[in-house]
Amino acid sequence: MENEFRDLMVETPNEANVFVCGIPLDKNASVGKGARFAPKTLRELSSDLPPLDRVGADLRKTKIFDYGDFIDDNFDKLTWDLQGFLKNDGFHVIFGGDHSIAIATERAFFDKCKLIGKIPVIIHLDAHPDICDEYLGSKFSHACPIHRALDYGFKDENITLVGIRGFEAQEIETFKKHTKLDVFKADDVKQLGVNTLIEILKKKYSDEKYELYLSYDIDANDPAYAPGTGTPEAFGMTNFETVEFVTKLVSELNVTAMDLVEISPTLDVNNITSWLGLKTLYEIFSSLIKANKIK
Ligand SMILES: [Mn+2]
Repeated sequence: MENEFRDLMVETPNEANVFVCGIPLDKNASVGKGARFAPKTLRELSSDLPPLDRVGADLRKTKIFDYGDFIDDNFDKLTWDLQGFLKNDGFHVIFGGDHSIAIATERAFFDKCKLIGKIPVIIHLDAHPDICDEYLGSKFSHACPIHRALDYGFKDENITLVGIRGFEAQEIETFKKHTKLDVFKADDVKQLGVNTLIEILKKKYSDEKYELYLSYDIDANDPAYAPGTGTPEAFGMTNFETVEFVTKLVSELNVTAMDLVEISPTLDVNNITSWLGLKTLYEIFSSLIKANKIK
């Protein structure tokens, strides 16, 4: 696309320190659809976005190579594609799609960590735990990725959920079987504050043996900030809370890959939700530059 990621794009993977791809899949969303259009919308909007963060810092050390979209609804094939994508040395961003795409991205991340001798960790920022074993007759629903991650080999203690406030009854039962899986509800975030939460995560995952994957479902934000999403959930985090959380997470812990899921341009209002996702991503770039993780 013309002028995509304005002033930040490079022509070859060798020049890049950030790798982007899209997975335009939303057939596993249960309520509102339209997340399949997010990769296209985010790229389109990026051509209007100057390479500066919200306090005016220059982001041009960010060198983005865009792999384009992986178009498939077979999770084994998607996992294989993503294994290749994650092999690149740098920071990885995957645009969903509904949250089911994390089934493939987290499998590929798990495999990559095993290959390089790291312990894979998932930070799941979402209104919903997404830990259903099965939802509406499907094991690949967007309500299932955390259960699939546990099935695949992620350990309870290496998954942390943040921003949670909408549960299914079966999920409460599942939590009883996975007592080391930490759940920070939206209310906990309000009470603790983001800084304390980051300190807790640093105590858990600072050791260099860990490598972290951030799965960011835009519905972690209150629908007031992110209306364009399939399952909006009241009493959510503010945009300042989410941006503070994700930027501190990437600068203070070893996060090497993330997804941004559940943005639905067809349900959005004046692209508010897409803009929030995209602007947050640019704040993440800024944070990586300040932490000297993008050079
Ligand atoms: Mn989700």
